[in-house]
Amino acid sequence: MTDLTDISSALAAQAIELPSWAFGNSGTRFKVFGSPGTPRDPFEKISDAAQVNTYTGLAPSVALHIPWDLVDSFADLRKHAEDNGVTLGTINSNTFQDDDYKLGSVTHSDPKIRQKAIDHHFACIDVMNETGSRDLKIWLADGTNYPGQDDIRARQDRLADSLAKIYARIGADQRLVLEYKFFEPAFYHTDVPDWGTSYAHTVALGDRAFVCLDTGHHAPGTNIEFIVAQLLRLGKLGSFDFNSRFYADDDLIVGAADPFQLFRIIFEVIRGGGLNNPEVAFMLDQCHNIEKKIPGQIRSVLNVQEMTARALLVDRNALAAAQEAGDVLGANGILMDAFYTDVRPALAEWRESRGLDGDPMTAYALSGYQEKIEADRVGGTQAGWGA
Ligand code: PSV
Ligand code: MN
Ligand code: MN
Repeated sequence: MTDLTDISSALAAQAIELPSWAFGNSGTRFKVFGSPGTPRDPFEKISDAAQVNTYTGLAPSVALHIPWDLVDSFADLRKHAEDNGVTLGTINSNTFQDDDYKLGSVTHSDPKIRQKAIDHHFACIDVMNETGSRDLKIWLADGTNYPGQDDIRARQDRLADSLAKIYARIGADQRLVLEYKFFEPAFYHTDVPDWGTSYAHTVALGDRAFVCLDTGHHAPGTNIEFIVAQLLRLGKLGSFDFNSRFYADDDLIVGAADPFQLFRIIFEVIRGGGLNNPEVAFMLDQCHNIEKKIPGQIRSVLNVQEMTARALLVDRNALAAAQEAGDVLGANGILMDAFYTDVRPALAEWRESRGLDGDPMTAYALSGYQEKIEADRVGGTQAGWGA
């Protein structure tokens, strides 16, 4: 069996944040399927997220989305999380579901609309102060659908100005993380389409502003691990939104579509000193449209753990020697040897040695929790990708 001794401490320190919205119902524009046991409020979302941590030991925090997760008392929500063994993590703002933002939010030409969007971020910072969250994550739906629709350069200036106002409110121990996406819901241009644009804005903001890399937000064929290497080199990789895609922003289970890509990304994270580095937050940004949500999240964090173990097993000394010698196939072979290593039996044993069940998927299935929530949570409104 594969020996994990040398990589055990790196594995033990791994932490992956779960998105509260993964536990609500979601779907496509064709249909949102309801599913039995779906949480009816943010408290139940946190309870479900805590199950993932109970069985994997990998997911100690939960990201919230405002206003989807608005509650009367964030102090109560925080206590509920802590009682369940998790903490509240990144706060995600939302300026994409209000009619006022049809033509933009923080980039809008109307100063009143811009101020409304800025005020929403101020409200998110207030929430962060109550939840103890470090990161404010901003993903903007801003953009245009038609050439000439708006002045794309003026929009950059307005974006910079709005972000500066938001950044000025961030506390000394807090960070602003700016996510990019090359398309959707705007299709001609988006205002933060790529890592370079996010980088330019976060550099202008200052040391507590970073780039968020969502793995689903690139054109097909993009070499994502190169972006990872570059952002780590520049000290600006703040967080990951992990998911996987076949076609677009599919938000499927990370590592499901292309485990090799996940391996290559994590290898560059390790190479760049980003693993177990508090500067880099690892989060899932996924939806479970047809599968059960808690097992979907368990499988997701296990996929990340498996590819992390494989990437940690790369013999980096041998790789460096082969690279130095210009041994093209030798170097490639060293990387592939680690990728092809089935670490699952060794990880099961490793988990058992740490007091966890070796097989978290089965342990959850046998726990009775799923049957209980399906029986208990009848009536009320199921939470969705939204409130
Ligand atoms: C939309 O593409 C999106 O998936 C972004 O990635 C955000 O992180 C997420 O929604 C939640 O707002
Ligand atoms: Mn995302
Ligand atoms: Mn997305």
